[in-house]
Amino acid sequence: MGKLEGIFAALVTPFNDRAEVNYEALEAHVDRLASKGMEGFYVCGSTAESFLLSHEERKRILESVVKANAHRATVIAHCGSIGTDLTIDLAKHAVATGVDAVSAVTPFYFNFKGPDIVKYYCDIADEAQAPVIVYNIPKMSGVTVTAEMMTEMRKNPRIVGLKFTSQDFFALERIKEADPSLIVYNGSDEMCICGLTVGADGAIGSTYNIMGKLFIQLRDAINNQDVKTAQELQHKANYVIKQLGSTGKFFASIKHIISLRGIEHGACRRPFPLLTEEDKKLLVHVNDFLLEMGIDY
Ligand code: MN9
Repeated sequence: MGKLEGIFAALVTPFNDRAEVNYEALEAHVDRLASKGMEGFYVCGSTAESFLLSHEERKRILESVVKANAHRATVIAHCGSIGTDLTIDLAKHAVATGVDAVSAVTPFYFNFKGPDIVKYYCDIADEAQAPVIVYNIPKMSGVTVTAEMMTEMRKNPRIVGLKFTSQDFFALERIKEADPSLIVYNGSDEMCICGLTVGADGAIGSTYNIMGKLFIQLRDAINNQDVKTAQELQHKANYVIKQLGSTGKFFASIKHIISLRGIEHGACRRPFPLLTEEDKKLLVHVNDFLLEMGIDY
């Protein structure tokens, strides 16, 4: 099994002009990142527009990533869907494809309660027989995974990790402190320094598609107790994140920067809006800013 700790790019999904998945571009991007030293890939998560993809597309995307990665970086497949059986179908496919772990967002829309959510993860772990990473993203899902829910879930030895996409660092710190062997991933790139400082073992994020190297340096600085360097790196990253956010089209902006670096990634699927010419001009500046710092992946 690949090492689960580390900096993971939450991969974007490239599309062609007809809004079909561009598997060739995906494979080129994965190969490029893996050859440059990316530590892991989180496949078909929020950043990949996964709920705008069919299950068939999600399976083929994962197969492409595993093939292009060729056992270099660790691979986690996000299999989360609205219901247990749909998630387990994707998780079994992920296991057969050869991933290191599966992950799933909390089941959404129907307002499921704590015990239902705990059972959802235990069923995935038992039936797919894979290491499971719980995905907490309250801002998008409307559900918060609590320390109590984690304690319940951890009775199942296959539930090994938590992707924590929230800026409640008190909660992150309490969860990790109570359960040091739980692998916790920071999910808010703009506050990566906080998550890693209070105990996260790694980070999964969308901006690591274009500046993973910066965050690997930031993680190393924290491990070397060099707070000053870590702060400087986070400030630079946040300048970029602020610019990406200012377009109001975050994932499309990340894809455009990958396109500027030579691997055409296209737009996002509808109803996500298109970038304007003005957005694109700004992104040329953002890309130049990163490249001038030597951040080319
Ligand atoms: O996977 C990502 N979350 C979402 C985590 O996209 C909802 C983050 O990487 C954010 O995109 C990033 C910018 O806010 O922190």
